[in-house]
Amino acid sequence: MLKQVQHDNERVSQMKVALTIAGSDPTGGAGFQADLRTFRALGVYGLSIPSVLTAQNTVGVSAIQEIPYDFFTAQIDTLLKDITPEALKTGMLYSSGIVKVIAEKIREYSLRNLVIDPVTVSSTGVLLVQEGALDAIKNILFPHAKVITPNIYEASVLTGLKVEDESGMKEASVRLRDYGVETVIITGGHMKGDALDLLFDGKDFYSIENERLEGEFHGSGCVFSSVITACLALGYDVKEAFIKAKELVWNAMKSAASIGGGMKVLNF
Ligand code: PXL
Repeated sequence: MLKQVQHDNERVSQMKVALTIAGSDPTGGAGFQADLRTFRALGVYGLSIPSVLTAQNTVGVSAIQEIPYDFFTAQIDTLLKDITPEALKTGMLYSSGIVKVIAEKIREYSLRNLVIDPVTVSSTGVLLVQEGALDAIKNILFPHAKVITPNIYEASVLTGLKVEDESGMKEASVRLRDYGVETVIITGGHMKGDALDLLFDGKDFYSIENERLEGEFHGSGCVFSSVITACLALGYDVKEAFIKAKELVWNAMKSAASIGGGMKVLNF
């Protein structure tokens, strides 16, 4: 009996842990629910702190309610005094105030392997950030980032460039890296032509291209950045994580499911 307990403890201590700080999406297609599912799919134990709640279905978002800052801070302190994740990601951050709390806590708890998905609008077209939040993410949070994963629309808003093709992606990734980011990955799923994603590590560009899949998909950005986060927790390097994320998301989009009357959710 005692032997069994010792064995179990050993197994638990080897388990890699990742944290998501993100919005709640009741459909589970996006938000921290999708992040947790992704961590699990990669064998990583998931922690989650909601930053904001949304009322939504596969058709759209009808209401947004941010978590009060003092309660948000209590969630972080209580969790991180006890557990240190190997990697973490941020998703929907509604206000500059919440961004400031996260930046402070990243310093306080010396958190490593931060992946930032600078969520801006929902796949159904609803604005998911208040004024000033994206500037705060760029100026306060980006300097802590190992990886950021904007799509071309977010890269455009963040840089003021019109990012529409590979050369635009390259220019935007160079500019975004100057905010203190280690690696920039811009996803081109919304581009015309084939779906090209681009990685820039400050030295070289790496791209992966896939055939475009027809249809509207919900949560692909959340799942993509969560695969990267889980892979960092597992000790992969960023380029390996990039390949894995592209592969998992593309396969899950290929078999996407209609669970409601609106957008399809990824199937994995
Ligand atoms: O896909 C972006 C996204 C992120 N986080 C939450 C969302 C959405 C899109 O709807 O609801 C909580």
